[in-house]
Amino acid sequence: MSQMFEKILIANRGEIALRVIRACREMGIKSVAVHSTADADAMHVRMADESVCIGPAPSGQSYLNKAAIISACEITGAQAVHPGYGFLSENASFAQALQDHGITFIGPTAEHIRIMGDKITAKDTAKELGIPVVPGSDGGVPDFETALKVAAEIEYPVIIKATAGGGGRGMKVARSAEELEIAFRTARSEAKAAFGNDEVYIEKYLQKPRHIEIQVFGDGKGNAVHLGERDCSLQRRHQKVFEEAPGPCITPKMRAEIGEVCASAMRKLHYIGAGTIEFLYEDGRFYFIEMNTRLQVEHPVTEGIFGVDLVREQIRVASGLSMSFTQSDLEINGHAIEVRINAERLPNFTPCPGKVKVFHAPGGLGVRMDSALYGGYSIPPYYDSLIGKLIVHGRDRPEALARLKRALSELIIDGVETSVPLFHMLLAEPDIQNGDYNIHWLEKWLAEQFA
Ligand code: MV4
Repeated sequence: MSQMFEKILIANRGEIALRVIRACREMGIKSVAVHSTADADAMHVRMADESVCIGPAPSGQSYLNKAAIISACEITGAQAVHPGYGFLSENASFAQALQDHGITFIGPTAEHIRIMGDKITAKDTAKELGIPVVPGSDGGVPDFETALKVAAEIEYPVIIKATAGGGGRGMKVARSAEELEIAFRTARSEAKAAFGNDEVYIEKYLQKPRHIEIQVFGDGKGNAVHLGERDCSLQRRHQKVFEEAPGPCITPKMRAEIGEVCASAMRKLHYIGAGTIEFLYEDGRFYFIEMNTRLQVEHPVTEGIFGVDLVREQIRVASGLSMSFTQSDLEINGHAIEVRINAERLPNFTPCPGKVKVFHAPGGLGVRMDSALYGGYSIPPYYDSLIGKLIVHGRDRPEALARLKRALSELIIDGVETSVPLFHMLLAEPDIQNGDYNIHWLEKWLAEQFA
């Protein structure tokens, strides 16, 4: 018999810590916040049932401090840890250390985190599980001769990626054999410098894809479902800015097909919890690039269209219960859009921490604001610049867009500069209104706007 947790520790801060605390409270579970000295006044500390200071401001000594977090569990009697996103959420040795201490990691197994954390192993695993991947080298490319051979087979342009890479770092495009030599050597030395691992692999370079990711969810007992896709193509320097579901270019037939491929792969793995399978999508085809073994920042758009609470489900399956829905229960209702609100100054997106004088969140039908801000709060300079997510839901995409525009007009954040003006500008663009964009659209548009 499984027993629901009585107390969960949230190893995170900001809006995602609040998101988890809210799910705990609705489930009758006590919550423990951890915080750095810089976050003593943070909203997640106020909102949790208990809190523990785990270290000084730098995240390496607090939110990434595994020993301090495990001690906080022992002091408070927390039986499980929700890692949120970022920080220790995809750290296999943290998941393992918790297990060794008899504490449940609310997420996949350390083994699944490890497999998906290595880009080559992840791609090999995806391929074996029947997920379509980008054509390219079988594993790492040891030398330039091999690189030339692979590139000739898959044809130019090609992209060289670091095995240990992530967030787009250490990638180089080559459009010819001449370009390949420089690209290969630079990619290697950059990978060595950035990750201490110079292994690289080669793929066919897709020139104008969209970033489409499939939300999956498993119970660890061989049951798994998909919750459709999110289109997250609007990114700047590999940071997502605007996300929506369903994807404007994805048909129900394509969704059912790729969704079933992903769900079936997760069933074979006995995957537990929330996962996101990232694809590049071009000319009607999906190409696997990575899998994220955590709850994502943009999970609320999926929650909006499916009407499910993904954090609640994470907690349920981590405690040994089944998911509260099956694939046939999952039906898409309308359209949802999220915009990420950062404390940043345009045009360079310079982080802009400081004191928030006034904060007023928008409301009304179909509006959700996930934020840990409050009037009088000082945004510390040590962490990510994300200060809120505005998520809207409408019966269809035009209604969601109109609602987003209306909600943005109600939002007040005084005292710090934010990315809100960017969204007013974006919403006026015909390409955005038409859903006609790819992974390069935003950077190109920004270059034109702020030339
Ligand atoms: C690619 C690609 C084109 N072709 N792979 C960037 C981050 C990493 N997750 C994968 N990335 C890309 N891989 C092939 N074979 C283009 C990108 C890419 C990108 C992908 C998703 C969203 C934004 C992007 C921006 C630039 C490049």
